[in-house]
Amino acid sequence: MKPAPFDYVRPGSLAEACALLAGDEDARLIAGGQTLVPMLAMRLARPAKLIDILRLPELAGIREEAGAVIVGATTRQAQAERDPVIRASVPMLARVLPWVGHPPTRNRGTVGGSIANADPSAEIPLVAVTLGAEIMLATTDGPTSMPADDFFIGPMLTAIGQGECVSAIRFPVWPHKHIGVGFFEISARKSDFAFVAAAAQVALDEEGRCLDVALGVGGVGDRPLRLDVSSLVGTKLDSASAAEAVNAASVELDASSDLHASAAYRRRVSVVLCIRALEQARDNAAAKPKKGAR
Ligand SMILES: Cc1cc2nc3c(=O)[nH]c(=O)nc-3n(C[C@@H](O)[C@H](O)[C@H](O)COP(=O)(O)OP(=O)(O)OC[C@H]3O[C@@H](n4cnc5c(N)ncnc54)[C@H](O)[C@@H]3O)c2cc1C
Repeated sequence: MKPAPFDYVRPGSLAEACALLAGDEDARLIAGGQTLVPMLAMRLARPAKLIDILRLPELAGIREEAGAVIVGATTRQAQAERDPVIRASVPMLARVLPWVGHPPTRNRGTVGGSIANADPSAEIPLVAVTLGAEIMLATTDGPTSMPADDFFIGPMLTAIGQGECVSAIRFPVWPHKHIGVGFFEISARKSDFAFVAAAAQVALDEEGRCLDVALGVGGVGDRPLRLDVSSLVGTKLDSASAAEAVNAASVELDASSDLHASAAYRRRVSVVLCIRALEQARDNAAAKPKKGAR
């Protein structure tokens, strides 16, 4: 099928993009086009106007500042995957990026586009929620931001308002020396969307005791969820305590059924993957000190 007719605009600034968006309910932003273009082709989306933000300099680039890594919204997923700052300072994002689609989709798809698209199975939103990232927004009234936890409100549904654009994602950098990441996902084929995904990040002290821990699951409910396993802080994070913490935390999980998997399957598998992700993160943290750690 071919898309329904639309106008195409390439604004010269972010302020212009927001003004165009605010002034036209039928307008839609386009970044990498990896989700939107197939939707246009199938006529699942029929915007009257496409506002192309891909080349806006304000949205590009990756920088580290004040205990965080700021990833510009139009940063290509493939660029983020190769970036040394992300590898050193946001290891969970580096770990999951190879699981986002396929090399050709990552060459075009953007980090901000994945966040704005808010697929409950998508890996980048999972990292944002698990690490407590901040979603930075450009609006007609200037910049603002909100925690990832408040940004994702349902399947393909975010708290973004009319005339607003995701400008960047602010990922916190953990200040510890021994940090490890664990990630597992179950999907029909490698790099397809996950039925269930679990991501964990663990910081250990010199004696192998847990200093900090973050655990999240994706694909299980209508948005990615961070699970509270803070009871593991101060422990050696052995397998029995990991299982106990995950079982207690997973009571909060509201699993959903679809044609791919039942809620019962998702719930059971998410518990197993969460335990494995925590164990893998612990083992990785114990194995090597973080490069360039403060
Ligand atoms: C074959 C295939 C497999 C895939 N597999 C996976 C997978 O396993 N995991 C995964 O996570 N993703 C997967 N994807 C989707 C991923 O590739 C997309 O990159 C991502 O979902 C959207 O990013 P984009 O930059 O292409 O956004 P676009 O397609 O350009 O836009 C997507 C939506 O976000 C909005 N938008 C874009 N940028 C902004 C912004 N800065 N502010 C506000 N709104 C914005 C658009 O208006 C649109 O509604 C797959 C895609 C394909 C085609």
